Amino acid sequence: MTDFIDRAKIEIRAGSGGNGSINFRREKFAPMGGPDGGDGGNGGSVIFVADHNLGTLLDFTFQRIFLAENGEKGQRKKMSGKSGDDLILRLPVGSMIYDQETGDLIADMDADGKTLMAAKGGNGGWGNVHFKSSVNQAPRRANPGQPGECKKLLLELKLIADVGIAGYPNAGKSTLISRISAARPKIADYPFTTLTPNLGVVQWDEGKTYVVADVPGLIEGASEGKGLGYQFLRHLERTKLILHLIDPSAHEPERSPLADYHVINRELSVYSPELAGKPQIVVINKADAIGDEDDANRVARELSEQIGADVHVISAVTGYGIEKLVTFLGAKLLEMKKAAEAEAAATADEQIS
Ligand SMILES: Nc1nc2c(ncn2[C@@H]2O[C@H](COP(=O)(O)OP(=O)(O)O)[C@@H](O)[C@H]2O)c(=O)[nH]1
Ligand SMILES: [Mg+2]
Repeated sequence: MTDFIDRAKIEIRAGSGGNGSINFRREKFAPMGGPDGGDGGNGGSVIFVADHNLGTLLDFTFQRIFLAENGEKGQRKKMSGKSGDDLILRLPVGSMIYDQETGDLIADMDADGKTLMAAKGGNGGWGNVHFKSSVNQAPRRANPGQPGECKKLLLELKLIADVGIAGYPNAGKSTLISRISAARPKIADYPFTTLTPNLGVVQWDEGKTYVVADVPGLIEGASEGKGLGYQFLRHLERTKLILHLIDPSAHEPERSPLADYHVINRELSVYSPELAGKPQIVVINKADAIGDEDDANRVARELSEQIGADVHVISAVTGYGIEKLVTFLGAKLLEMKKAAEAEAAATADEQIS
């Protein structure tokens, strides 16, 4: 399993134009006819297209150099060479394309179907048919094809974490993320010192994925950590769900699943009212650490009655309840997405009528 990466450095090379041809007509009764060397074909260009079906830059980490086709050289009988095919590269919507050397932003691929001609193919050279003149009836001259443009690019995609995992330190957030992730993205731009936020891409159904991230520093980041955590929270502002992870095995006297639940929610609302307002899925972790499954389910039932919401039970270590939770979250996100789409469509209808 390879790492999921939200940045990729690539090189693109458009195709060169084909050379013009030097050729002379040869017919039975005209052994040295006029020039008829055709033009070289144009080189193919490299074109980016934003595609809302894609969610990652993973494809750009397997391959790093992308070449469009060269144009072919000119032919006899004034025929042009074949032009090289353009290379079409599909990117997730939201990808940013930077010049690797200058750091300049070249394009923000912010809409489905948006295209960018990022490297233009070279023109084909003229064949010798163009160089005939009154003084030179038999030009032995043709132009070479022009080279295609080459660029070194940095692609960046701001990941959208669909699910933010909140909980006490040691609740098992990191363990859960590593357990359910098909890939672990690196967070390049957040040089945390003590707090290391985690991201994971979860594959929950054929071809369907969602991104989970922990919400770091809720309790431990009283001073320095909070500022750092706050930067990362911006990254999480589009999170659709909060998974509230609770450790029922904590021994400190002031702690209990219910007390922890309230402490974390209070921290969350101070820290980010926006995140606190998101729908929450409450999950008891470490089912294996508090007796048998019945015991864990009893704790969950009790908490569920106290807070008036469903409570799931898992063990990130043994895997108990994990598959069910992964599917539940995926289905819930899909349901929310459909509801949002239906609402958007209804609003659009209203505006029309
Ligand atoms: N027994 C048990 N231990 C767990 C479980 N999940 C996590 N842990 C342990 O709890 C500790 C803290 O886990 P970690 O994932 O680092 O918590 P985080 O601080 O929320 O990221 C580690 O020692 C884990 O091995 C679980 O389901 N059962
Ligand atoms: Mg952790």
